[in-house]
Amino acid sequence: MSGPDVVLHGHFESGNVYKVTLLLALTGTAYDYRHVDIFAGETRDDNFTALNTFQEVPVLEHGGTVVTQSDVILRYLADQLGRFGGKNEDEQRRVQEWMAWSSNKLINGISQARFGSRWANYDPATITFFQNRARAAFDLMDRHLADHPWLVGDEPTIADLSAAGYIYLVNEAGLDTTAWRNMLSWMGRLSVLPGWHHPDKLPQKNAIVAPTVTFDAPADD
Ligand SMILES: N[C@@H](CCC(=O)N[C@@H](CS)C(=O)NCC(=O)O)C(=O)O
Repeated sequence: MSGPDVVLHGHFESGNVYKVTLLLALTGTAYDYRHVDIFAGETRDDNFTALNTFQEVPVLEHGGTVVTQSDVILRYLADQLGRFGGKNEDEQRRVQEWMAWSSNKLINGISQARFGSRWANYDPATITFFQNRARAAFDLMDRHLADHPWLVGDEPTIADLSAAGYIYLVNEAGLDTTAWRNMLSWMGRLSVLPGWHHPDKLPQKNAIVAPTVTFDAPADD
């Protein structure tokens, strides 16, 4: 018996891995999940380094193709699946803009404040710097979401999934999103999409994950 042809290497504490599991779940895509113990240094060992020169999770394998960097993985999967990538070239460009921005400001802010408080014992001024970086990103997103249901277009895209990577983990970064009402509504819209799961549902060990959600195939042109 052969398993799924998608393999995802990840760790359950990683919001960057969560982005990818979310897209796989929302598209009902089965995958073989391989747990990488990042805290035991497994991303630095020779085998993993041969797979991913950046020594990070997530890594996606699909057939003979290896894809690294969460937002590149999201783009690869969206293109392969024909879903969540943006409806036309203009939307696809906007999606890439949002992903580049959120990686730098939103995700960097939340994930560093979280990492620095939960694991790395950053000094308080450094944590405050990253929390404020995240809050400034919340301001920007909230302004945009005041008159847009999703970051790009009228349907959720990988731009939303990418930005959502750490958004449900803000409390672990000493942040609170309640003041950003439009962003909260957007988080609510995301969390009722069929197949959505919270990041605390990531597998904690090797597993075959077989989401049951199915969507209609995109209409033929
Ligand atoms: N830019 C990368 C960031 C990936 C990343 O920071 N991965 C962390 C977990 S969230 C990791 O693997 N750290 C292990 C290490 O640095 O050894 C992406 O978007 O995929």
